[in-house]
Amino acid sequence: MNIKLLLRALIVCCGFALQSIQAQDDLRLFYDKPASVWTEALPVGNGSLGAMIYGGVAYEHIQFNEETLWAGKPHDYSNKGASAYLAEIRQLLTEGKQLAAQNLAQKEFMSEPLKQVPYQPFGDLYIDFLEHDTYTDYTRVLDLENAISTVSYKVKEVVYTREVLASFPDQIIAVNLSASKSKALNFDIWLDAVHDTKAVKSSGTSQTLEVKVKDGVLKGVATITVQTNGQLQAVNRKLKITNASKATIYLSAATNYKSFNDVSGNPDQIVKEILAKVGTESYKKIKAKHTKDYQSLFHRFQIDFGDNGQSAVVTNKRIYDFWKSENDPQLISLYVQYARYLMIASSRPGSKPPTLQGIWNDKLNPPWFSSYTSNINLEMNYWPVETANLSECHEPLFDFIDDVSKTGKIVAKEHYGAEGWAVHHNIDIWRGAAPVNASHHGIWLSAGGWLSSHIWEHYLFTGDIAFLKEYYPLLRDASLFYSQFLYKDPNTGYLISTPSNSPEIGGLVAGPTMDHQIIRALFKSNIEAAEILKVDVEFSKKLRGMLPKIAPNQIGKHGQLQEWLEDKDNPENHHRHVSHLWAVYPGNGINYEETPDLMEAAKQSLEYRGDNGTGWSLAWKVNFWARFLDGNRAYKLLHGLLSPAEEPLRENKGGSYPNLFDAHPPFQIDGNFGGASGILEMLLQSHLGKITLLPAVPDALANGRVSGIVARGGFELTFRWKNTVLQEVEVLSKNGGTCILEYKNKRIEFETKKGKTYQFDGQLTKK
Ligand code: FUC
Repeated sequence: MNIKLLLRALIVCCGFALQSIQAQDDLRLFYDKPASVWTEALPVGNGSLGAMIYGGVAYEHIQFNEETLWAGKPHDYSNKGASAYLAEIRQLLTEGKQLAAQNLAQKEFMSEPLKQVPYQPFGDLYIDFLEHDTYTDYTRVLDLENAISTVSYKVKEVVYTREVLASFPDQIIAVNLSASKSKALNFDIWLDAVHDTKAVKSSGTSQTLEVKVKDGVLKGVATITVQTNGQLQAVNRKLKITNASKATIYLSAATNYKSFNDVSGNPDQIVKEILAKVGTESYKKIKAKHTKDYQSLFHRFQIDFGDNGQSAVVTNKRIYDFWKSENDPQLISLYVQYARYLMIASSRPGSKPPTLQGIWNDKLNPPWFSSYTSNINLEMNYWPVETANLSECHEPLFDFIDDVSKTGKIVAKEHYGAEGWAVHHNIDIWRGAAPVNASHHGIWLSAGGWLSSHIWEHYLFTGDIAFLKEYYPLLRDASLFYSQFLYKDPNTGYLISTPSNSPEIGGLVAGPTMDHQIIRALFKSNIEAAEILKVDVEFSKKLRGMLPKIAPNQIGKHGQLQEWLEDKDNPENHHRHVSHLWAVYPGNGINYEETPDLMEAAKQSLEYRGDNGTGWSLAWKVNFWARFLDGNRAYKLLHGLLSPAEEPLRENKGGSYPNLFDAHPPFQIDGNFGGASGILEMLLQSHLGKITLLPAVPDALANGRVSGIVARGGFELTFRWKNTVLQEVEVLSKNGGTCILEYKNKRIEFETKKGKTYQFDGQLTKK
């Protein structure tokens, strides 16, 4: 162990000032070879623009995306008049005629057209370094501390360095190249794309790529400009830079997409304006602005489990080593910080939310259209955002909900004859809200409620009343829909959700447990929000009246929490979705304090599902086991999630790629976010009106420190533990109010003042 690592180990084990926030130079992914495939390349992003950097030596490839380039066109996917068939579909389900119900629904109830459209790659920037075939001292790094990806190597005693960053303040991707010897930097650059319809034009110091998507109305414009101390000429289809020692390439890209129902944007003008602005500034200044902006978010939170030396091992090997040894505490903290990095890179105020692949996609036909799947994946992307102190990165989801509440209003009316808004399991850039693909899984009704829970959660974490006031109408209109949609089941007398599906198991059914959990949670939050805002007294009364009539959670014959209204769960079913445990996580309706029997039944259900799964399924199970207060079991699932996805000897294929992207497989970013959330749930939980410290800390993370972790109620905590035992804790109250802290069997309750910090020892005694 080197001196630095020894010091870090001492700091974690023996105590340190709780306040200190220092840069951590081990927060990096690094490699000794260029990437040979996309899942080895390294991502950068500024919320709207994303790029994957391969880091080749003779030949660099930077594949880039802009979040609004999708196939298709503004389009209302609703099926006009579908509601005429609702009663019959329900009746068939009530009579147990599932197949007939599915067939009728497939014919008369699905979206028009049946399929949505895919997110598209934008283009590729290539750099050809003349005569760089033989080289030494190669490193390729993604530095999470600064959000910069670096490549460096030596050719004939000259050191070449390449930095790539995606700047939010300047809305560009910058590629900075330098050589340690004057005039040693000689290269060609050009843009290209995988689209059939494309054009590339060079003019003076810049080059512009125009692309048009195959099936749709969107076109994209990307321009590169170059600042250099060498010579720059446009030669054939390339820009040629010679006799330089430094050069910076700026890339800007935009489309004509303005909103889900407006494509009148002018990408040429947007790109021109952005590049005109950066053209007047130095790379040094642009980099400084980028770092300041990024660190204003990234530095709010730190996490440290110690380091056993593995942080010095190249990341691809490290993932293999972890699979074998299960022991690499710094990899776990790196995973959390990587998720935070990816969040800052793919979800910034004004941007769109991350899709299934964030903003990183290189395929014209990406898996599942690289879209927004709302029966787990989209919401999972936002699970760590509040706790990991990135609250404003949640904003794109609220804009998204605003959009789907508009398209969903049409769907509520046309498909259900109801007011309010309804949305199903998949949503594209045109905010398609109608049921897609196939009736046996496309008709699933909980998305409106689940998405709305993010509005309520954001309020619980921030206490931001102005926000609640602004977004309450969306939450209320989601409730309004369910209040009209719920159906009195002739068989049980309960109010149930029908037709629907327990994602994506068991086909079209009446009354899946998940829907009822979500609707109950929505109604409760609606009632509370209305009380806070002093509005909708009558509506709240109505919801209160409906709550006890909604079908309850039930315990079945195998001791399981029933996934359906009927006791028909198959304990041998190891399906990746575990939807009926929604009330355990991310919901809170099932918990040890109020519903211990249901909690045991839910745990039994999770046991039956087993410990395998796709990336996101493993991540969800980490969160579940943390809520079941079993840190070691949670760690077991986490171990699966951080194991090499492509290792043939592993039985389970869910895991991580060499660039630490989550593998479903294929790549889906949800597991990165869900895994990070699970790690934080092991350390702190705040879903029951109090803050529980170290509820499920695993033995493998016995020593550690976290700072800037956020709890509901507007509390920001810093605490440290040793041999799994709490040592000290500090609470910053951002809004004032009562704070309840709990650790093992100790509980304290105290009043706080806004902006004040409170310190306690490991016994929760005030210092
Ligand atoms: C849901 C999941 C799949 C996949 C897809 C994008 O349909 O069941 O596993 O994650 O979304």
